[in-house]
Amino acid sequence: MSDADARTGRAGSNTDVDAVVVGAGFSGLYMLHRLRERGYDVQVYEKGDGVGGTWYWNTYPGARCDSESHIYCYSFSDEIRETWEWTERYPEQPEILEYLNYVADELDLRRDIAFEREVESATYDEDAGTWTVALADGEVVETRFFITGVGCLSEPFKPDFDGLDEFEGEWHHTSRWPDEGVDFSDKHVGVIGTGSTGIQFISETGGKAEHLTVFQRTPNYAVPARNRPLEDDEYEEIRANYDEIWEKARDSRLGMPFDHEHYSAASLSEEEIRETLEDRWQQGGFRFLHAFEPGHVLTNMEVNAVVSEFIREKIRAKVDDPETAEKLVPSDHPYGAKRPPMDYNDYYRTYNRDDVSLVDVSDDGEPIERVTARGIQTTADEYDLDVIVFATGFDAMTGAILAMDIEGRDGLTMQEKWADGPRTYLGLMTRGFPNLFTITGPQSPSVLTNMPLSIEQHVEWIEDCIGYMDEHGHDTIEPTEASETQWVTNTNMLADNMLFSEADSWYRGDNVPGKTAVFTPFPGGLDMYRDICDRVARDDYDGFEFSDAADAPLPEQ
Ligand code: NA7
Repeated sequence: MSDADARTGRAGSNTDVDAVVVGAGFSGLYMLHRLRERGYDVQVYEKGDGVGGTWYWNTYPGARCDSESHIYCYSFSDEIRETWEWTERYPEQPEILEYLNYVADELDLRRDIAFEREVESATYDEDAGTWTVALADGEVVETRFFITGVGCLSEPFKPDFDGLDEFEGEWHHTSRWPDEGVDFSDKHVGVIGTGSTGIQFISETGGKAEHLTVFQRTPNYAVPARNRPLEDDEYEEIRANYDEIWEKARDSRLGMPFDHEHYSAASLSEEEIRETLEDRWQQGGFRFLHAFEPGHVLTNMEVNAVVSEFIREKIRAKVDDPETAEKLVPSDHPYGAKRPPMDYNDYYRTYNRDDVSLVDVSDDGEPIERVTARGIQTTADEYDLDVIVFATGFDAMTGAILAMDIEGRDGLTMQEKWADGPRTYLGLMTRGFPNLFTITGPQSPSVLTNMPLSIEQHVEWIEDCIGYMDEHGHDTIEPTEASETQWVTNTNMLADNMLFSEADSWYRGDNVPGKTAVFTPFPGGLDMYRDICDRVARDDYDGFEFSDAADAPLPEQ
C-alpha cells in the first residue's frame, strides 16, 4: 500500500502498484517523478536498456532535434535548468540522451524503472477497477492506473518490399540503428525516404560513402536550421530570462517563444511578405514558420502559396543541375501540410556532389519494384548497393499504443475501438478504458508543438486528476460518450479548416498501407488546448465520469 492509499483510504490499494507507466522517455520520466513526489507507487517499464525514448532509439548519423535546445527540455526544475548547459542551438541526439540520463540521475528515477521489459498487454478488470499488465517475459502486474508514455513516433514503419530477405548486403531502419554504427567509407549506400530523418541522414552521409543513392518518392520543403554553437553570453541571457521564455512558449500555438513579424500576411503586399520571409529564412528553423501566426500560414491558401514558392526558389538556387533541382522541388503539397523538415548541413547542395545521386521513385518516375540480391530494382533500372537504409518513418500517433494488446471494459480492444481512427477526449483518455491515460495521445497537440512542453502539460494534468480522484473518493475515471464524440468532431473540424488535407502524411496515417486516414493531432494550438484542459479540470472534470469507491472495503492501515 502506498502513502497515498494510507492518506486517502483508496480502493484499488491491493494492486501491486498504483500506476504502471510504459516508456522511459521525456513522458515516462516526468510522470514517474510527479506521481512519486505525490506519494504513489509507480513502476515504469521500458523496452530499451536505458532511458531516452525517441533519443534512445534514433541513433542514426545526423539525428538531431529541430526544436531549439533551450526549449527542448523540461521547464519544471529550476535546478536542472541551472545546472545543465546545451552546447548547440539544436541539440544532437547524443546530447539529448545525455540530458535525459542526467535528469534520471538527478531525480533518482532509475530505481523505479525496469529496463528491457516490454509491456505486451493490459486488460481491464471491471469488478476490481484495476488493470492487469502482462510483460513479454511472463510477469504480470496489477495496477490501478495504466499510463502510456510511448511517444508519437516510436513504432517504426518499413515498406514490405519483396526480395529483402534475398539482399546480400546489410539493411537498417534509421530508428533501429546498430550500436556499433555502420562504416560507409567504401560502400554503395541506398537510402529510401526524404522526410526529416532522410534529410538529416543524407546531409550527414553524402561524401562519406563511396556512393549515396537517394530514392525519393515525394520532395519536401527543408528550411535551413542555421545551427551553431551556443555562446556563453547567449546562454547567460537565456538563463536570465528563462521564466519569461517559458511563459511565452506556454502561451503560444507551437509551444515556442517566438514573436511573429506580423500576425497575418493578408494585408501585406507580396513584396512585403517576401521580405519578411527572407528575414526569417536567415534566422532559420521554426522561426520561419513563425514569420506570421503559424495557424495563418496553414489556413490561408494564398499566403501559403507565396511561402511555398519562396522555398521552391531557394531550392532551385542551390542545386546546380536543373533536372535534379526540379525533382527536389515539391509541387504536390503546400508547405506545412506535411511535417516541415529542417536542413542542418546544406541538404540541397549535397546533390551537387558526384558521389550522390537522386532517383525519383514516384509514380511519375521509376517506382521501386522490389529488392534484389544486388540492390534495388525500380521499373527502370537495378541499383547495386552494399547497404540499404530505410528512412521510411513510423506508424505514427497510434502505432506504439496499438502495438500493445489493450483490452478495456466488456472485452473491447483498443484496436477495435480505434479501427476507424482514434477516439479520445482531449487526447488523454478513451471511453471504455477507465484509468488509462495516454501522454501526448492522439487528438492532443503533441507533434504539432514543442514536445517537452506538451508532455509537461499532460503529465501535470494527469497528476492533478489522480490527486483529485483520491481527494474525492473516486475509484475510476473515463470520458462520457458525448464528450468524446464532441472532441473527435471538433478536432476533425479544425483540421478540415486547415491545409492538412492537401498532403498524404503521417499526421493522417496515410504512410501506413491499410491504416484509416484521419488527421490525428489536435491542430488548435497548445495555448488553446491548455485553456480547454484547465477549464475541464476547474469544472470538476467536465466531460468525464467517475465511479466511486464508497462501497469498497477500506485498505488496512
Ligand atoms: P517520414 O516523414 O514519414 O518520412 C518517410 C519517408 O519515407 C518519406 O519520404 C516517404 O515518402 C518515404 N517512403 C515511405 N514508404 C516508401 C516507399 N514504399 N517507397 C518510397 N519511399 C517511401 O518519416 P521521418 O522518419 O523522416 O520523420 C518522422 C518524424 O520524426 C519527423 O517528421 C519529425 O517529426 C521526427 P512519401 O513522402 O510518403 O512519399
